[in-house]
Amino acid sequence: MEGKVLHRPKVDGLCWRCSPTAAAGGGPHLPDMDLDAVTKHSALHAKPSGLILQYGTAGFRTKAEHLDHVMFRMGLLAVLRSKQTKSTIGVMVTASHNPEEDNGVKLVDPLGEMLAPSWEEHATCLANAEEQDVQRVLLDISEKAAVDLQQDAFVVIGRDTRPSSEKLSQSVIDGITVSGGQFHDYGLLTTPQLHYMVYCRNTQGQYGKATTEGYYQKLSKAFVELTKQAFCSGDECLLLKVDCANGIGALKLREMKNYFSQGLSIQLFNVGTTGKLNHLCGADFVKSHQKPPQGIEMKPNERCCSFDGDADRIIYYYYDADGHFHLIDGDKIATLISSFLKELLLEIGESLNIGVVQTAYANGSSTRYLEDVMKVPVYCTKTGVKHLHHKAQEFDIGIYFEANGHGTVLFSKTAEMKIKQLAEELEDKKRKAAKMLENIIDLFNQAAGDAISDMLVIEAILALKGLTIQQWDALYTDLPNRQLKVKVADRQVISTTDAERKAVTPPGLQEAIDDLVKKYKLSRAFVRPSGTEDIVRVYAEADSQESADSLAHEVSLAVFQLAGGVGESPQPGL
Ligand code: 16G
Ligand code: MG
Repeated sequence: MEGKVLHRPKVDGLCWRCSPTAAAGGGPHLPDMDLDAVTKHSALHAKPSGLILQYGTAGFRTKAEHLDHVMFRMGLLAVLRSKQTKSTIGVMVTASHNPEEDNGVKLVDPLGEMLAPSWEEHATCLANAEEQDVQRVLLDISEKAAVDLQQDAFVVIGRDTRPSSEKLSQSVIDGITVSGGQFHDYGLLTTPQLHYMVYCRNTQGQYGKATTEGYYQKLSKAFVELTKQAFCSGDECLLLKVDCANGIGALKLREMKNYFSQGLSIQLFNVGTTGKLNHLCGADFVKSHQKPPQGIEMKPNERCCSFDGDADRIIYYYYDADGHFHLIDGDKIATLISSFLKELLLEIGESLNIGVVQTAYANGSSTRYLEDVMKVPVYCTKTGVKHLHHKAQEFDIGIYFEANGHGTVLFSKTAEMKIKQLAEELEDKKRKAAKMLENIIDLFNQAAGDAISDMLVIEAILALKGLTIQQWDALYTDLPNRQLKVKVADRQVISTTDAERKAVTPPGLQEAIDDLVKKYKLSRAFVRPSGTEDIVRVYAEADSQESADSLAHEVSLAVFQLAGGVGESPQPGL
């Protein structure tokens, strides 16, 4: 394979890296790939021997010091994907809600979606290839995926605020440039902002301008328009406290604040000046510990929310007058949004089909409320944004949220055009409703779930409906639930079906769960191997917290016994 050049020889025998303009990213492009140069550079980003990583639910994620080779190789892969799709591809360097020492990377496909599953496999192969096999794997992928190597390649890059992110994104850039791709480095961005940029670039600006300024303008214009007729305008309605998880959300929200200063006053906490990223704060901490983050001052009945480390998740919460903490998760966000959209559709008299997409983690009360009270169809998919996003694309209006706060709303092209047309044709109240829908379409980030965009949608709905956070919370009462983790030798011995609600293997596990569930009222339980950690997750809900805790514990024991538990067996109360 030595010295092999894909398709075309090097022009004038010169590698483009020798060009004086190359360093700025705007060098002359060679649509082919100089494999010699790739090999040379790859050696500078050597893979630690024996390290095997998987492109998981949201890309690669592990300790930052193990990721240099993965970053370089994802630069190479992004170039191939860009050539194959003839589109701009995104690379985001982030590990979301993981601890600060970790990092990760994921690729963003042409319409701002997650990377296609067949390319996740290519990513895993390339990341795990031993040094001497990198060329062969690249050739293999090009062949399997019928990549036209003569095509130009363009990649955009974003990164979060982790100390390791800047250097790692340089390794991505090295991979892109050495394989003849061109790039634009956006530097610090939230994950959903990068998805937005990719979507804008591949729709020739139709979706919006591919700059942070363009993003701020598009969203704030829609927000300001939408809230012009807000019912609630008192100081107390306008104030929102935001825990930014000491991450990128703080920087971006601070920049954006000035664009909508009239309609909403936000106070930022955990902005990263003193605290550590995601440490005792952020959406993941609040949701999994069911308690407020550190570093935020909360008065009774004040509306607060938390972003995660890369600002693609949001969770709301408050203390009531008796000092009880109330969590408003992705399920309740989906319910608020669904009821608002349904009302607007009724108003304009248009029967566009709405679907709500959840996962097995959705609280049973939310599913019952959506189906029985609101009469909207609810669908369940496997965990992971890409599964929900994909399902939501089947509807005119597809609302998807994971309980953990990832989610957005997708509008089909037909729905969007219909609403635009009605906003022109209808009159009075109907026209107003159609205009609101038009602005809602612009306010949602339709490329990916987005904490900033979701926050503005929620704030607009609460203001328009004159709802307090307590009234929103009172839509339904969550069933008490508990999540636990179990360590097993190989979590892949657990396989599931029915959108992860039933275990297929190991034999006997599902029967054991069924028997346990029968012992409790309003109960439900399921287990699944985590896509992000080396553990099995257990979820249980029941009519009381005591029952949910006890059911979760009993299911954990069943997993430990039947699926090869390691270490100490699960103890009650943990
Ligand atoms: C990732 C997923 C999230 C999912 C979570 C499940 C994306 C962008 N993120 O964070 O959707 O809920 O993994 O983690 O897809 P688990 O498999 O460890 O339970
Ligand atoms: Mg995230």
